[in-house]
Formats: sequence, C-alpha cells, structure tokens
Amino acid sequence: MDHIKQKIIEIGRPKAETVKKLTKEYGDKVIQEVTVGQVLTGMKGVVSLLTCTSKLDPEEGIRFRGYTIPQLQELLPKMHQDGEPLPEGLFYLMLTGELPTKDDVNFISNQWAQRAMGIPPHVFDVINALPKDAHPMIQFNTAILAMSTESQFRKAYLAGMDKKDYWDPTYEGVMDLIARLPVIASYIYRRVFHNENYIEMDPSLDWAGNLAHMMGYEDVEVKRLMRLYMLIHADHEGGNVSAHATHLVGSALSNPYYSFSAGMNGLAGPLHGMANQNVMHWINKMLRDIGDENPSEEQIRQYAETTLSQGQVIPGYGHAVLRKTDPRFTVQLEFAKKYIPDAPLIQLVEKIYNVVPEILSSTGKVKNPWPNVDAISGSLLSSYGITEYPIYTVLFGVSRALGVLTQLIWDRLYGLPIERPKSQNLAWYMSKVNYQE
Ligand code: NMX
Ligand code: MLT
Repeated sequence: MDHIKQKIIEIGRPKAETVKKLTKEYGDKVIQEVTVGQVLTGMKGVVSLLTCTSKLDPEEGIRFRGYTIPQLQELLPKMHQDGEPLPEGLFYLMLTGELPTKDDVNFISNQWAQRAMGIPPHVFDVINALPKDAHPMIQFNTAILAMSTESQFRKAYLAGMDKKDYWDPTYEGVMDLIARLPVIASYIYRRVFHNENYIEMDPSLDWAGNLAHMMGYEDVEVKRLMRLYMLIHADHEGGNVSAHATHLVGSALSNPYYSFSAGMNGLAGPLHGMANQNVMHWINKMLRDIGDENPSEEQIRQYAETTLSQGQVIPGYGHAVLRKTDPRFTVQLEFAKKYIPDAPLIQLVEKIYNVVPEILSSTGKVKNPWPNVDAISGSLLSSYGITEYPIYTVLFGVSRALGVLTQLIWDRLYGLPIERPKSQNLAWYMSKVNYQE
C-alpha cells in the first residue's frame, strides 16, 4: 500500500468514528430551521451536506481546506518558482487536509502519468462513433461512462467487500479517472478542432502541463495558465450542481465513473459550467451588434440592458452563494495583467466589469451583481489562441474532477448512506402557511 493510501486510513478511520458518534449521540440536535422560500428557491443556505474539501464564504470566496487561492499560490509546490502551483498538490491537500511536499506532488504526477496509459481502446471507439459536431461535453461524458467498464469498485462490490473498505476501490477508480481525463479532453479537442491530428502524452510532464501539451500548446505561459485554470475550478464546496450531483449519485454506491458523469451532466448546464462558453457568445454577439471591436462603456451598458429586457441572463455574472467579485475572477485578471496586459479581450472584460454590476443591481432582484469565474476564463484562454469555445466546459470538468471525486472518497470514508430528502406537494406547502388560492 502506498504512503497516500496509508495516510488516508490514518486520517479517515478516526473521522469515520466521529461521524458515527455524531449521528448516534447528537442525531436529534436541531441545527437550522428551513423556510418555504429556501425550498422554493433551490434550497439556498440549507445546511444539509457534509463536505470538508473546501468551503465557500459569500464575502470572501473559496478556501480549500482553509487556504485561499493566493495562499495556495504561495504554499503549494510548483514546477517553476515564478509559476503557478501544480494541481496535484491541491488534490493532495483536499484528500488529506495537509499541505504536500514536492515528493508527494511528484508521486501523484507519476501515478497519474502511468494510469493515463491504461484507457481501453473501446473508449476511443465510442467517442469516434459520435458525430464530430456533437458538443464536446456530450463526447466527454460519453467517454467517462464508457470508461466505467474499468470500475474496480463494481468488481470489488460484486466479489463481496466490507463497508469500511469501500473507499479503497473508490480511490483506485478516482485516481484512474483523474489521470485519464486530460487524455480524453485533448483527444476530443484535437478530433473536433484539429483534424484528428492527435498528440501523444509526454509522461515527463505534470498533469495540467500535459493537458496543454496534448491539446497542442507548448508555450510555457499556456502551461502556466492551464495549471492555474485546473487549480481554481477544482472545487466549490458540496452544494454546487456538479458536486451535489456527483455526491447524490455516489450515495447509491454508483461507481466513480457513474457518479462523476452525473456531475458533468450538471456542469453542462448554461447556469453552471457552460456559462464560460456562453460568455464568449455574449461578447461576440455584442461586438457584432455594435459593429465595433472596441465598444465604449456606454455601448456595453445598452447591450447589457437589451439582454435583460429580452428576459435573458448576462452570463458570467451572479452567483448562488457569493456576494462579492469571485476571487477566481480576480486571480485570472491578475494572471492576464502579469503576462498579457495589452490583450484586447482582457481590456474588454474589464470594461464589462465596470458596467454590468451596476446594471444588475438596478434590477433590484439580482442578489449578486459581481462577476464569477466564467466572466474571464474564456477571454483568457482565447487570448492565448485557445479560441474553440465549446471545449471550455470540458476543461472546467477536468479540473472539477479533483474536488468532486475527492469528496466521493470522503463520502466512502465517512460511510455516508444513501441520500433521500423528503418532498411534499404544493398543497402541503400552502397548508403550512394557510395560503388560500
Ligand atoms: N443576469 C440576469 N439576471 C440574473 C443574473 C444575471 N447574471 N443573475 C441572477 N439573475 C436573476 C435570476 O435569473 C433571478 O431572476 P427571476 O427572479 O426573474 O427568476 C433573480 O436574478 C434572482 O436570482 P439570484 O438569487 O440572484 O441568483 P440564483 O442563485 O437564482 O442564480 C446564477 C445564480 C449563477 C444561476 C445566476 O446568477 C445566473 O444565471 N448567472 C448567469 C449564468 C452564470 O454566469 N452562471 C455561472 C455560475 C458560476 N458557475 O460556473 O457555475
Ligand atoms: C462552481 O464553481 O461550482 C460555481 O461557482 C457554482 C456554485 O458554486 O454554486
């Protein structure tokens, strides 16, 4: 057994005991009241999940196991001192709760490079059977499901396994899956956008660097951007659609592939991960409609108001939890200012940032008028030549695997049962508040 699995046992077993005792001894303790409004607006603020990998503060943004993104940029091991942290280190942190050494990160990099080689040929056959113009998220998710033939969990479960060991084949599946996602994502990218001109992986490279390499980008800055992108999209506590869907499906003891696939179906929604592609459509339509590559703030204001008047959302703005500018937006803007300060798309993103929050606030209903992670990620990728917008949500998904699949391992360590909230019909809610039609 390798040292990471050893560590998981050391940390996980006492925590599982704590969960058991909390359930048994404090199971009846009331922690919160739930309002009708919360139920009818997507369960916002209802505390009902156990997730330790990261926590989202509405004012501050995300902390991964207590660390902000700027702190991770300081503390996690890097490929180059002046570069971005390796996402392998964030995976280790989310999994164990401890900061990794460079050796830990190298160990994970090597594991993922080895495991990436093992994708069975039928997975590529399945992708190739889809039309090339099928959205990359359809291709990505189909490949994830096709890989589930490899599930160690299923085999171990059928062979008979003690509940307390569920985490082990889950961990093996998660490691295989994360290792293989960059190969799948870049295969789809090269299939759809680069004439099936595939690029072999370079086992000497790190996980995110390899993704850039296999997509066809050798530039050092693109590799740095990819490491940053993979870092910041990895996790957003447990209640976002992709994390919650992965957890829910996983609670039926569905294997990591089925569970992650559920999460990716959610990520493909325009209110979640697909917003990064839609931001670029919104920007391009604005430039076309205005007929100027360099619109004024007043022109942007008018265009944004038209979007709202047509009953549409402004993609990249708003959030279900955040009430300030997303730190994931800020860190990408800082990256852009460091490396490509004159990029026209980034300047446009800043102009939009100057205008849109005020317009959204003036509606009186938008709870958070500030930009989220998606308001800039596509413009940054585009500025480096990755202009094929439909691949953006796939890249988000590759990164999101790190968080939601670590959460799944912890679900198994904690021994969490099947999730099954109670639903009621409309008459029940009406009777609760004596509502008469
Ligand atoms: N543009 C226009 N209207 C908005 C926006 C926006 N960006 N954000 C919220 N609203 C509206 C929302 O549609 C709702 O309208 P109505 O009452 O008519 O149904 C009202 O404001 C209240 O919504 P909130 O409570 O502020 O937001 P909610 O928690 O329901 O939704 C989002 C959160 C993120 C789904 C929403 O802000 C949105 O649709 N944003 C645009 C899409 C987007 O950028 N999604 C990506 C989120 C991050 N991610 O990667 O997942
Ligand atoms: C995410 O990264 O999952 C999004 O910001 C959505 C969320 O947190 O609800």
